[in-house]
Amino acid sequence: MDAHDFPGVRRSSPNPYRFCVKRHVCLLACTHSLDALPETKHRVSICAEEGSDAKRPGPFAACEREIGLYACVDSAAWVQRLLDLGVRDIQLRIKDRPAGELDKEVREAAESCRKVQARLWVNDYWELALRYQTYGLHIGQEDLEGLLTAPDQPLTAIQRGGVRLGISTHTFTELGRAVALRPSYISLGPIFPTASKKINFGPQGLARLKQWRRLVDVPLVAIGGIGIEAVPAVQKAGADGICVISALTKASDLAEAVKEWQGVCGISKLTK
Ligand code: TZP
Ligand code: MG
Repeated sequence: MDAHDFPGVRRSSPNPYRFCVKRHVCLLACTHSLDALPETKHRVSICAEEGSDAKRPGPFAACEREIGLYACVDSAAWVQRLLDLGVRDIQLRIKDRPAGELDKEVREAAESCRKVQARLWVNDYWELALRYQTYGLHIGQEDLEGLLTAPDQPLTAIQRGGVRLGISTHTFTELGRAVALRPSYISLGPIFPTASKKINFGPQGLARLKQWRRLVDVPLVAIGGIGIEAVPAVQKAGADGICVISALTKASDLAEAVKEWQGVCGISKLTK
């Protein structure tokens, strides 16, 4: 089977993103074994390149590869607490709050981070990320679908606004779609079982992380159920960033936990 034989895939496909996804699925279907990774990697890049005649917003602004500790919290107060302890990469992931509160939370967190040149990644709320010019925006696959099909082309605004983009992935199809957008980073999770988020996918494990590492060139973030003892293995498997919620938010001594995590991750500290 050749990539071009895939039914319904034509360059004139009305949705360039869907085109890439279909093509990627097709290309993977051509792979006899997922262990044929060099070839698969080549095919993933072909997938990204093949859609390049279509209008696509990437590449997004680059972020440093050495992310290290990447904390994920749900309020501006938590962001400040982490900044005070020298955490540099922080995701503000707020769920179920009224719009007025959201705006205030993102504005405050963005101001706090700007003061110390920390990097704030806002989960989901792309308008707020743009309005407050945060370092980055992180989106999951459900939100990506909405952004790709929105008539006002929010992803183009994000890219032109210089806001970096991180995208969650769980499957090869999602990875193909993410790669095609040339984001600032790609995340994979949950690596291990986690109680912090209800997810429709089982733990991906370290083997999967290694596979992702060989398939993508952008920084790779690992998330989900990662305890401090697992960090060396997760890094060895190829993660540039280790994103954690409960390891910090449920720590009995936050200052001590941050110190330990920064020590183990080896990087990702505020320098002033
Ligand atoms: N996305 C995938 S797993 C996860 C998110 C937001 C939760 C990670 O939390 P924890 O407590 O570090 O397992
Ligand atoms: Mg989301």
